[in-house]
Amino acid sequence: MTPGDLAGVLSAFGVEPRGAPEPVGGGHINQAWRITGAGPRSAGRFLLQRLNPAVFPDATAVLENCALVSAHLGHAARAAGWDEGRWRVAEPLRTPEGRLGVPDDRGAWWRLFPWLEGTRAILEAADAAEAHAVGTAFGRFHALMARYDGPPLQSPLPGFHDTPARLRRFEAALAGADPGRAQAAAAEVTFVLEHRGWAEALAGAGLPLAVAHNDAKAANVLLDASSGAGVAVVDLDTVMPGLRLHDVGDLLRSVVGTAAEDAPAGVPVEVDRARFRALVAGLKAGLGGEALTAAERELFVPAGMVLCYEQGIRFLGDYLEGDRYYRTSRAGQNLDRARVQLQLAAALVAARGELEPLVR
Ligand code: GN1
Ligand code: MG
Repeated sequence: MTPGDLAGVLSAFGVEPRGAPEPVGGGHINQAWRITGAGPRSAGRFLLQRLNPAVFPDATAVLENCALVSAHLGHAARAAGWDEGRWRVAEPLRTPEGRLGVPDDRGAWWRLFPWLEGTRAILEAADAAEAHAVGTAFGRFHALMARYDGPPLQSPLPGFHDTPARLRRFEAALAGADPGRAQAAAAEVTFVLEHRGWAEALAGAGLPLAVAHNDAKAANVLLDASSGAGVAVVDLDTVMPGLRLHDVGDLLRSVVGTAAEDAPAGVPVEVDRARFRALVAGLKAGLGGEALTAAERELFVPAGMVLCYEQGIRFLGDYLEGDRYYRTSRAGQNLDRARVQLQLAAALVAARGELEPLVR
């Protein structure tokens, strides 16, 4: 991406920028900037995003899903009488010709959102209060999406949480791995192969399909800057038919571990009980009348195990393939990321007996 791309895309959206674009970090895949607009037609601030074409080959599906889902999240919240202290949505903006995205000459698509003023992003849930806010926001998201009645959503990344398929791809990556990397990752590879059965825990459970977010993590929630409440769920790129438990599992993955996803090697990974309790309470409050079913409550903790295991094999597989998918800033980072995930999966299994009564 060049400054020329940025300027061209902003002008296609009719935005006249003031000052330099500010990079917005956090994601592993796409790139984003905060833009301050000038002039009568583009006052205010915006989030500009470039979709990674290697990860999202079907950008149209991503752009269209995002427009449908955010429009629904807006009017369903208004219909329920929710004010801005409870729910916020950034609906994607269109060009003057009505297009949701603008391509650059390298085949990447760009899109623009209004910046949600008065909110703040977090990378991880730092304490029980943030864990509660994250649970509440995703609970509200599911309560609203349960009433989705718009055109059918597309599946931009089919099989996204098909953990058994991800395990097969991991084994293919292992077979073709660079010997040095395979050697460095030997302990983690053994762990993955010894726990192959974990991949099946949700796949065979016969749970009903819902509209799931599929990247349900603390970093995809915005908090109200003054109250600290969880008021928005962002990053709608992977919203598509899936299981609510995929989101529950991802929430456990990102909220209850004592080590951050990008923690340096050696940080102990345990389940933080206070954050676990707060996440459960927040989810329950947010879901309201769309409470989890008995079958979902039964598989609540295993869902965390599955999603940590799945994320672990994705990071480890990417390490074995030479760090092609997840952006890295240092050598061995995807291997360290995999270790955190696999240790958290094991910690959830070990604590299951103690955690399950808190969910029932
Ligand atoms: C990726 O780029 P980001 O942070 O939104 C990934 C998720 C992973 C996540 C790990 C499309 O999301 O599946 O869970 O990293 N998104 C895609 O933090 O692969
Ligand atoms: Mg994402």
